[in-house]
Amino acid sequence: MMIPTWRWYGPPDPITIDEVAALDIQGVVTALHHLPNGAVWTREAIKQRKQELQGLPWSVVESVPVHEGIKQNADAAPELLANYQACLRNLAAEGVTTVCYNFMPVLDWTRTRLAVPVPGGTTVALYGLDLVAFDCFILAREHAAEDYPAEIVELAADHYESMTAADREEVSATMLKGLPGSEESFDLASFRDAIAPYLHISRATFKDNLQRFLEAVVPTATEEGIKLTIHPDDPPWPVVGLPRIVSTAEDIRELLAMVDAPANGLCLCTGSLGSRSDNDLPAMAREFLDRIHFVHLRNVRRAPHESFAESGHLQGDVNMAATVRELVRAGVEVPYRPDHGFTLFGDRQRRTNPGYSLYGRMRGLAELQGLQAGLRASSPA
Ligand code: DNO
Repeated sequence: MMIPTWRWYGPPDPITIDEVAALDIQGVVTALHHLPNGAVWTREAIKQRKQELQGLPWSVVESVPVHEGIKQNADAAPELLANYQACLRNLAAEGVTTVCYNFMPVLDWTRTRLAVPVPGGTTVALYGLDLVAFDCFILAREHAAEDYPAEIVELAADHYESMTAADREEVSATMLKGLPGSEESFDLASFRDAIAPYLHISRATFKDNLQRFLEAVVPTATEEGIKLTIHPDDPPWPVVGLPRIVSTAEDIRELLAMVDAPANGLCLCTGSLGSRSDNDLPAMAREFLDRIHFVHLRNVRRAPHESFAESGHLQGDVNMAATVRELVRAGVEVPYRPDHGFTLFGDRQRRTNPGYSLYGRMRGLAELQGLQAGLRASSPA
């Protein structure tokens, strides 16, 4: 059976651990967000977080972030890789053995707007034209317009003209300030500096850097009994010219083959991958089954111009029932979490991390647990 879990950001999370303990879950997904990227997580720091979980199992680390120096194969890469290996060893020594990470340059998950009203609750959304307007006219990245079809740039120019100063500010802040779980926050100037090194890193070189990372950490993970799970790109296409290489089934095939070992695994994030219409989620669940060590269940409604809005867990363009059926049928015992949720009822009165509400996510959890119970009851033993 899939193991229901809940993401908790540690003591600063507006949802308390007592509230988390009252949910119908069997484990917690958390990370040491207070430590700088690239630092070694000591056993003491890991122990401390375990204590803060008050007896709930720490099912998955999401994430041990991969430092930009590793992604860029900079001079400091060997030392940063050694630190990453040390983190894995210390986590294993403390009994924490599933580790999620991503390999997206500079930005982790990105949206252009938060809390756009949709039927059924408020949610987070990314609008393609907002993104193009940001890239071409706010960030004003050199040659940005060459990365989009001419008619999209024209539409984005009209869109930009129609935006108020407050709209422009909102889009910039949402893009740059760092959504929960992303460990970095920028202003326009520091963001330009952060993306500059990637101007000289081709997609192929960036893949080589991922391969180098995997070659360094998968053997350590294997030795220590750790399962690594890479989170796919969110959204699954290049953002402001930054290469993204974990976006499609073909990308995933390549990365799993880079180091062909069970420890080199995947976090199946249905919402991230599902933002592309050419990603067939049930087929991906089937194909990568043996290497899926963690699952994020989330849904999206796709719209033209690489736009999407997050939707109810059972209600978007990802065929959630067919995807979960693949996992239930195979009897996988992997942790999963309801990923993101609407902002419902009391969520609107309390501070919540965007996407990480209490009641909205609980609704998702309940729907997903119900879906699995129904699938188990109706599938032949
Ligand atoms: C967003 C999350 C991501 C994820 C990282 C994993 O809601 O799914 O921030 O945690 O990409 O490294």
